[in-house]
Amino acid sequence: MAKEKVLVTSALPYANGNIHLGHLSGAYLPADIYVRYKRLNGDDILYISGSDEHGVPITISADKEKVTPKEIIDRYHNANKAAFEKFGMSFDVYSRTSLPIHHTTAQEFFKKYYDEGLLVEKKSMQFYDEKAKMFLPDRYVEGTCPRCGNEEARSDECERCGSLYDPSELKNPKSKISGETPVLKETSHWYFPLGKFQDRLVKYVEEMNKKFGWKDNVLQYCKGWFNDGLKDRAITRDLDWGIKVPLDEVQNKVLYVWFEAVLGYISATKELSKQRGEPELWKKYWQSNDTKYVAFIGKDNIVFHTIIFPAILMAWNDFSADKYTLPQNVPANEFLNFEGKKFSKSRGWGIDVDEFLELFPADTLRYTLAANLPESKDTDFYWKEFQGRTNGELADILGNLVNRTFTFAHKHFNGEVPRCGKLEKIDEEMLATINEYPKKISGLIERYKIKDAVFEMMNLARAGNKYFNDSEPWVSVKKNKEHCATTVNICLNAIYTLAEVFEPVIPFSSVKIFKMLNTRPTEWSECGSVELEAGHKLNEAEILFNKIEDKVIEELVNKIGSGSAEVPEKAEEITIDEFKKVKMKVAKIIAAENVKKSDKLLKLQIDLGNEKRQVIAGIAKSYKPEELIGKKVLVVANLKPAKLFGLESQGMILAVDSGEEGKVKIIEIDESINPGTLAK
Ligand code: B3M
Ligand code: ZN
Repeated sequence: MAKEKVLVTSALPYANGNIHLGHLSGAYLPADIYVRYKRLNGDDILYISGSDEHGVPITISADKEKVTPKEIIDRYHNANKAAFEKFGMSFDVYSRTSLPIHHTTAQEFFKKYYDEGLLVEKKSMQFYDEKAKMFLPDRYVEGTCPRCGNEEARSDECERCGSLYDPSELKNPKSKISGETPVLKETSHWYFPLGKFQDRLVKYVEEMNKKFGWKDNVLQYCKGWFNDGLKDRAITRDLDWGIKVPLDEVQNKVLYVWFEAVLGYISATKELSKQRGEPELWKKYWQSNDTKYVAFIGKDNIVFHTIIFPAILMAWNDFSADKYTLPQNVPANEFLNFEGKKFSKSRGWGIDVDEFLELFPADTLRYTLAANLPESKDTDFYWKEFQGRTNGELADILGNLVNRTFTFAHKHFNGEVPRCGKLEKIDEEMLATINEYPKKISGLIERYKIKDAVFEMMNLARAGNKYFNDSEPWVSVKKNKEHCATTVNICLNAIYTLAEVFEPVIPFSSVKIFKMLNTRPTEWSECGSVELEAGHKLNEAEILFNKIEDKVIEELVNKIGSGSAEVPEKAEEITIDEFKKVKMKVAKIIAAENVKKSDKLLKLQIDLGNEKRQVIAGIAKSYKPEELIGKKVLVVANLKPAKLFGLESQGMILAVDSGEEGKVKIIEIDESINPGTLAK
């Protein structure tokens, strides 16, 4: 196959927290596997990533910890860079968006659009904190929802009832910075006219898909955006942490983080060019029409990479002779969950890469994640599965084949590759298998079917073990040494091929196997057909994978959700008398119906023994009305009545999070208990 010039990027993670396994499965491991394979294939590769160091996520973290944004980004940039290295990520550069080279690159884009008259200036009303003297981004304002009374609603949306409203409707708005009531004040921003690019973007996505086969999840997502119609998007913000808007008359405004972060891929490549002493190198990739650009991301970043970034580049290309390359493919992954639930730092649910690699070698994690990538749907990391794949696949299949073959070669053939003798059918078939797998695997990786490729890698090792068993070298070594030599020769060649095809997934182990074989990888196209020569000296065997004991995994399973990642929030203590004030009683649900215009609320009639009441409960997403009738539940009976959607609610039904996003499970009480019984 002709060699390609390939530019690969992985999303720039915010430098405000540690990288966890979910990040790896989304945008990093699949990209690294792709890149490592392409390098073995002899393609010309540049692999770019780095930290995203601006935006509200960074300033919120800084406020929370009462340190400067600079402290946050330095801490997490360094930590994440180190964790990625330990995990074996093979970036050509891991840059950061706080570098001057990035600021000037992003400003250059803004300035070009501004000078060409592309941007539209518009006025709008936004919350302003007079004490802190700043405009407040959405996440900095809290107030009471005008619809449901939730006291923790955001400036323009309520997470509890899901409604969206104008910031002027929010009741009792409070600034999260000063605690003061903010005022609405007029501000102006520059908008990128995304709508103007809609037709060209639709064509672009269609064409790329036709030529290069985009993933279905990505296409569906784009269609949704196109159907809604693309709208102008503000590309400036009233903040001081970020990249200054490059206009003399403008103060206290920065570029919107998503506008500049995607340009970070370009500035990171410039940074790499500088490091390599070839300042023009980046142009060879970014500004050339024979570059294949592939952007690896997680599903939450799709619109930015398939619509906004291409539009930003199209706009530049309209005004300039030096034209940028647009993404040829954006193989976005879905999410990886942890033991059935979303990763959550604050709930201590999940594990950071760094922590993980303190416990187990990187390759065991790389293999487990790669074998279970969320390519078409969300998947889960389970400790038990991790143990199963490490012990049952890496150790028992791959490790075993390597170990038994080397033991044989050292014991009976003087630590050398024995000569391959006359081939029997079984040998011919195994040689054909060795020859066929690298092609099968590369075909899958080229189409971003990494998970399937990993499955085939292990299948080759399975085939090797089966061949070893069926050939019975422990018998032939006594009866037919020539055929025993053939078996061991072919097994060593299978291992030679395995070391190479597995390199993208388990690079550290692959290095070990090559060292044991005393050789190096060939170019991928030859892998499976070049053979180790008879008489070639082998090195001593090493253990590749240690099995993980049950008790180690049990301990980890027991720790799940115990907040190992963070100290659990300490709830305020109350006295027993205070607790006794809450009257929790058993109630029987006697009628239930949906509340009109709400997809969250149900209207319930309950029997509390000596009285009947109406309760409005936010459980419509979890139960159908008819499922509830007859159930006995726990109700807080002395809660002050409240109005929800104009309906009076006289009590509250107790429920717990079900673990499924947005869903709860009511606490059910045994059938034998009478309504009205007090819980204590
Ligand atoms: N930093 C979002 C994230 O970390 C964002 C990606 C930027 S890619 C240019 O998920
Ligand atoms: Zn609400």
